Amino acid sequence: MSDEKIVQGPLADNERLKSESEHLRGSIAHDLNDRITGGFNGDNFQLIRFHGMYQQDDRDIRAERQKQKLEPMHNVMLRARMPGGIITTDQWLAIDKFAQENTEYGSIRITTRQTFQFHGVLKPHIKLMHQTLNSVGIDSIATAGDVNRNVLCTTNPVESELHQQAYEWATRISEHLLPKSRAYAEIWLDEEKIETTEQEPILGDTYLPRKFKTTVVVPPNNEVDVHANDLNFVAIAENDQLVGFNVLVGGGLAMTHGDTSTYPRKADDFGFIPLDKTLDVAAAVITVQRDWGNRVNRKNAKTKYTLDRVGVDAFKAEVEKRAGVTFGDSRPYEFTSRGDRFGWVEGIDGNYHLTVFIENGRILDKPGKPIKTGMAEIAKVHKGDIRMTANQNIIFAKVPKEDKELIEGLAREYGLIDDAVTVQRQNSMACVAFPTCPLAMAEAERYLPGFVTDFEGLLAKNNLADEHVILRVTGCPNGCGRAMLAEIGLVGKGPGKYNLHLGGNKAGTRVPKLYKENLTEEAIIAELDQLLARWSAERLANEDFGDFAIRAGIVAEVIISMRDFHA
Ligand code: SRM
Ligand code: SF4
Repeated sequence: MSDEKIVQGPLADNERLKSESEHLRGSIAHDLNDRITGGFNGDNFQLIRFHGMYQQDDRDIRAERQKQKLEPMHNVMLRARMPGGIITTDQWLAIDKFAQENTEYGSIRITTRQTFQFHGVLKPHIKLMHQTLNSVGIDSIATAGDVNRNVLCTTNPVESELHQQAYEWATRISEHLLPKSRAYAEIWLDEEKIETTEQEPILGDTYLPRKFKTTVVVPPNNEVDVHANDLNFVAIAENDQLVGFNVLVGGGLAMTHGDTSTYPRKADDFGFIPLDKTLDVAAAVITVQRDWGNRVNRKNAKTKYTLDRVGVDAFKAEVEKRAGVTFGDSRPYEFTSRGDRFGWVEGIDGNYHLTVFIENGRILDKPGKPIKTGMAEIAKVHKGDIRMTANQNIIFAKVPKEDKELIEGLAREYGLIDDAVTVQRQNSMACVAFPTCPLAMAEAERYLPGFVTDFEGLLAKNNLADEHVILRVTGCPNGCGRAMLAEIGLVGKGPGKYNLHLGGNKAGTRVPKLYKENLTEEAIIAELDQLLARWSAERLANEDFGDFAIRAGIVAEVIISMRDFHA
């Protein structure tokens, strides 16, 4: 290992807790039985993340409880591991029942990374939760913490064979990069402690310097947003058969307000590899990041910063050395869209796939729209599987022709299909934010529905009712709703205040630039009204809003993220 590639200095405290954790065990099992507090103590607060859980409390009632001298209403959020977002109907019925009976909010939340979260699980229910999931073949290993997270894969199985192959690789990569520690099985599933010398050959004994995200993507749809991810395998096919991948490394969207050493960054194209090198390359990219990533400053620890610090060529050469591969020239491909294909599509296997819109991915019965009940009713009769998209929507996949009417009838009856939902709303997305996210600075999920209605009004007013814009809101600059790849991105700054970013594109290959800071909700509407009026009056034929914003000089184009983003 070459020392000059390693950042010197006192290690971040997370490094100590990982190394002292006995491969992610800590004293979680002991803490679980401590009923004096509803939370986890000391290092365990962080360690449970490696098991797919975050400690949270409801921020809407935090102040009130403080006044009453009560500890915050501690609970955990769980995030499942679902490579490619595929869940069987039996699994769905099990998670539906658990959410109903054992969570404070009674909802299931589809995330921007193709899985589901439970919010509000109290300590006495945590073990039951893991055992319930395990009984239907679901786990939550490594969906959070400094590890490789849930592996995404383009969902809509229109070109079925290719998507199936891509999905199988997503699963294989996910398994290959999982922690080998048996801590999860011992703590949550009561499995026996086997006396072996445990080793983490890929992740290492102190795991990764920071979270790590991987996708397998089938162009031309970039629903998974490759540029938000550390490692991407872009499927290259010949005669509809997967032959290899172009490998993109070093994307990521998070930044910190006021800290110019942090920035969103697009992934670099390392080149083409044949299929049989996939797992070697995945392991090599991860181990280079493991060894060279910044373990001193967690704010600059992700792969994107490692690449900019050591140089893309040096990083790539090391990956080639470790994987025993030489990257070939990148094969041609193009991303043209990121939206889900709503409604029915026919796959080449003769089955049908129905994509339905789930606002903000929140599956909960609402007056007039009992979508949670509807999902369960469909799961009871649906013969195929269910897929969660990276846009927080749902696909009922592999529906035989004779069942189309039945499934569509149920989807309409329970509000899962609503013809009044506009294309604009279908292309708008928000992160969770309040009340559960401890890092939220402004509302996102609860703000978006009304904001979209206002935005639709602005489009109509400016003779743009048939147009749509990729519109995304995140409650803080961590960017979980991927606003940093939107045509119009709002980034929470404080209660009711957002930074307005403009200039992303439909394909998700451009980072939007800050246009105005700290705007109130009223000021955002006023700004957007003016901008849409200009777009309407001055646009070229079929010119998208993000492209127009750059051509008209409203914002400068972000070409190299680290150089242009803060300029
Ligand atoms: Fe995220 C932290 C929710 C996708 C960047 N994210 C969080 C936490 C766990 C807050 C915390 O650390 O305590 C949020 C929990 C909120 C809640 O109550 O559920 C949270 N992130 C989410 C989800 C649920 C948003 C959603 O509305 O769907 C997404 C779950 C994905 C999953 O299933 O694994 C989610 N997070 C993302 C994405 C988008 C993506 O990956 O495609 C990003 C930006 C891409 C990237 O990583 O650069 C993202 N989340 C972050 C960060 C900033 C990381 C960094 O590089 O600095 C944090 C904070 C952190 O890690 O310190 C964070
Ligand atoms: Fe929370 Fe910020 Fe992520 Fe939104 S972007 S879920 S507010 S961490």
